[in-house]
Amino acid sequence: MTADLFDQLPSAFPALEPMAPGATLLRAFALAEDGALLSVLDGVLAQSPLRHLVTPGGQTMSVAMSNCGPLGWVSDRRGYRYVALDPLSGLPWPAMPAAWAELARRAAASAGFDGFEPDACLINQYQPGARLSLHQDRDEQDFSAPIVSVSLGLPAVFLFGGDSRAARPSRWRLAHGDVVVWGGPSRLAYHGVGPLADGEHPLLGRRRINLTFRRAS
Ligand code: MD3
Ligand code: FE
Repeated sequence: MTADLFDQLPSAFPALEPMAPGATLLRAFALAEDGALLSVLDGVLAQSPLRHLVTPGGQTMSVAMSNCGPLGWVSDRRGYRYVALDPLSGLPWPAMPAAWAELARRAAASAGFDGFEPDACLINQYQPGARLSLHQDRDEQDFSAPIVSVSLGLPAVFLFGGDSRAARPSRWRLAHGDVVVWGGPSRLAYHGVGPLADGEHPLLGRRRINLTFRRAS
């Protein structure tokens, strides 16, 4: 009977929290499906393992990365780009799991971006101490599509820097199950992730996994 009362509320859960124009935090949006999301992770990573990419400047990234879907983001001494084949195997990236793509579409629609069809999913793994310095995501063809990010495992401090690298970033704690949709005026915002604090997550152990869904082409 409590269900009847809750059913009358128009989608009261999850809360939509505006972070900036075009950027929406959907706290715990993926929490109820965490097991389903993680059950396919190992299969994806068996085909295209996590690896530490090298930046064009020659630095090895502390975050380990892989991809799934038609296109995958890579970096090496020659630059950043999206490619259809995993350079490690020479084979296509693993298929994007249907449950992942559906979550990304649902989250985008909830934040006002109907019709989002990701063709790339970057998988980032943070172990304690790993970080991502302030950057823009501008290797995609079409900035009118949003980016959807799903946080799993240990919590992280997300740095949101606005439209210049010099602007002092605001800090947001992103926890297991949180989803953020970045579109419109926030699509080219500078952002990063502070060094991951050590801890133990019941499902993922000493790490954070972030899935970012993109329209690269
Ligand atoms: C804001 N990943 O993969 S997700 C990245 O937590 C990346 O692993 C971080 O930045 C992570 O490029 C942050 C949140 C995110 C992703 C893409 C964005 C925020 C964004 C693109 C534009 C603006
Ligand atoms: Fe990014």
